[in-house]
Amino acid sequence: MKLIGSHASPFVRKARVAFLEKKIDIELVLEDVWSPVTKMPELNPLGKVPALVMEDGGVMFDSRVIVEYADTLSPVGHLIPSSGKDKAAVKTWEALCDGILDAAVLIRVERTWAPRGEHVSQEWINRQLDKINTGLKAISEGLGTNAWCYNNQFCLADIAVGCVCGYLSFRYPEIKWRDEYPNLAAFYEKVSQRSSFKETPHPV
Ligand code: GSF
Repeated sequence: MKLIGSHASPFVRKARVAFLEKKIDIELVLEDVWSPVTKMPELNPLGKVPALVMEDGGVMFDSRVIVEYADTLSPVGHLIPSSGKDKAAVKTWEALCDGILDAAVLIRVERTWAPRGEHVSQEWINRQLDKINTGLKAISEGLGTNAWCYNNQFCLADIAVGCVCGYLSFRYPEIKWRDEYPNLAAFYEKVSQRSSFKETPHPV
């Protein structure tokens, strides 16, 4: 299987970490979706990474779909509860984290695509920053003094939170989430020790 993506994308990282936790080998094929000549829309009509190309040539996309599929492929390290409220709770953690990442990516796009500054909507940026801040607060409160985000057992929720912390550190060092949420800082320190996170760093 081939995962189409980039080292900078937090959604790609989420999928890669999930495969590594499941001990499933995948090949990462790099694609720059922001390049005018990207072929990504041929694989995913939305033009986004990650997409997973399976052995039979079939393609699936969206990190949430890919991660859920990965979890069915091996009995090692179950990441998502099989049904009911437990599954919905873990998927809600993931939705919260993905929402923070969507907001973070939107800010970057707004700033990058208006390089002279005059077209940047600060209102829009502030709206996204609010989502990041309230999202981080919710994560910190949800984590509390627990070792892991849900049911005190490592699962997809922890991967998703780790990817948020990693991406914010990478792209937004000015957001001082470590100072504000020491429990999240300690959590990230711990999750970063896992080989799945060590093997999937964002570029420096
Ligand atoms: C989000 C993927 C995404 O935004 C998922 O897979 O979970 N809900 C999707 N990918 C970005 C790259 S990134 O992580 O910054 C992307 O491919 N954007 C290209 C575009 O045209 O929006």
